Amino acid sequence: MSSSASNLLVFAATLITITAPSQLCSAHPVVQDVTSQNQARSSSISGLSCTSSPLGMASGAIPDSSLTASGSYDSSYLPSKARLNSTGWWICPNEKPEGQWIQVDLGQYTAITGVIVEGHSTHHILTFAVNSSNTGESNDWQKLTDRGQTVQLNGHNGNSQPVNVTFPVVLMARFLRILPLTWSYSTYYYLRFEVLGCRVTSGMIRLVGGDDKWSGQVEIYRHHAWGAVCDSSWDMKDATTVCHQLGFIEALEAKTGLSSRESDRPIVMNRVACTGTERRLADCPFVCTGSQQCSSSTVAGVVCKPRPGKKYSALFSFHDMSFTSDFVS
Ligand SMILES: [Ca+2]
Repeated sequence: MSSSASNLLVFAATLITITAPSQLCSAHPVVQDVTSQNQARSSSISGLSCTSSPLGMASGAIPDSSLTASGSYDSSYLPSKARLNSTGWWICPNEKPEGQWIQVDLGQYTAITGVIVEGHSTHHILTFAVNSSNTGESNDWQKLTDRGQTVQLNGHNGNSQPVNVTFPVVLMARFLRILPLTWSYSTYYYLRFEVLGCRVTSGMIRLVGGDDKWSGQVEIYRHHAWGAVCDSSWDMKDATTVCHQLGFIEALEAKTGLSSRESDRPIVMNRVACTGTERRLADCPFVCTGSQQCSSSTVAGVVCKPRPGKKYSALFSFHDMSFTSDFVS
């Protein structure tokens, strides 16, 4: 066989084995994210490619049936009235302000970055905590913590205007619960709010397990689960696309030979072949590990270069989003 014919065969074989970017290995078995695993990982998540925006309290995209509370003042002040920018309020049961909560079911696994809370000028929440859950079951709620400490958030700024609260840690959950801790008036308080974050969709990426906010193993979300990337043929061009997708300036290092932090993480991309100009890692050619296994179980990572002067959240960074919260480190 002539060398040109041989090259043609190699080319044809490559066309067959390289997956169309949008497919993302649909035939490959996936491991569902469950709350305990998410929580275990959340302390080391350092990047996620999403832009935070209102999730539907004010717009009505979150239906009334998704809003529940531990109790209400009366039938005029139900949790479904707690929508920011509306004329209604949720009011806690009279003379029982302690231990109350209001919760929202976002309908799917969601990255939750914060809330906007508003209270009545004289009857408002001063501080609150938040819990999250993937199932909403009573034994499946996790407190929002930062470096091991329960986070207490400030719900009032002294002028009755809505307060934009950015969480120090991005929560990955379906359910969010707001738990008032202190309030301005002794027997009850008013509240309306919005939830901020982004829907987690196929092709999103994040960095996990890094030493700082701009490095770590690369994980990509597809079919309702996070998967790792095989390190074979992982190079600076691949790392460049990853860092750009996460909103960083450029890649400083393409890391290989990393041991997957989670034995249950499927490796879903192999032989990634980015040019460095793609908008998303998912747009790069690659081989599904289902059709061709990694030669080893080691996975790919990156070290990105942060933007000078830009503050990144304690554990997460977001594309096109600047942080001005007190919690920014
Ligand atoms: Ca490559």
